[in-house]
Amino acid sequence: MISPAKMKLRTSGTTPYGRKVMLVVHELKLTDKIEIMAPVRDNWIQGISPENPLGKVPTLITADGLVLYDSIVICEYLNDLAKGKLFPASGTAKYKALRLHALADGILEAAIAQRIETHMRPAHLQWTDFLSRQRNSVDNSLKVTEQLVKEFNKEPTIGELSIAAALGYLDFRFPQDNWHKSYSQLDIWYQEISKRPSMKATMPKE
Ligand SMILES: N[C@@H](CCC(=O)N[C@@H](CS)C(=O)NCC(=O)O)C(=O)O
Repeated sequence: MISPAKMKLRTSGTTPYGRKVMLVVHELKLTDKIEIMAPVRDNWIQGISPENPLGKVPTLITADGLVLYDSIVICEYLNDLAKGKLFPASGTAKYKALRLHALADGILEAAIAQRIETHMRPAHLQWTDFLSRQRNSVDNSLKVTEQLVKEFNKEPTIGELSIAAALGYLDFRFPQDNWHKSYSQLDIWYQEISKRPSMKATMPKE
């Protein structure tokens, strides 16, 4: 018997956006329907995902050959495919989940901008105000997330999974900042969600 074509996901072990997608893959029990492809690192200027005009990971190629990006679109596609419950259908629940998703992605955008500024840009070109602006975004967003924890869903939606991926990235790339110390409610929640098999199976790695 010919087995059905698998989806292909171009991602890496370090991208937090890719981890968010992989959290969704695990939560929806889609692991055996997806083949993972490594980033292509031929040329810095062209990026690392040739199928994606933005050159970024994650990129999904569906079983029908449709190329999907970015992570938000991929997560929603996978949820629809699996008839999952990670995206509440309507009302306040829907917008709270989408807002949390946006907050998590915003934390990542600001954290990654800091990393590019400090690890890739030549020291004499670094812009300290830009760095402070990004730090401010992360700090303010973590403060808000600490307030929101009390209304987090027990069964995670895309919102909670995205926050988990963002916090995991901060641990991975900014361990010295130790957000756990400043945000105790978030820390308690994170210890709990980290017990899920999806979180254990997707720990960031170089
Ligand atoms: N908004 C995008 C962000 C993706 C993104 O920034 N990916 C980074 C890795 S974390 C990337 O591929 N960078 C390589 C590059 O830009 O060359 C998403 O949600 O998928």
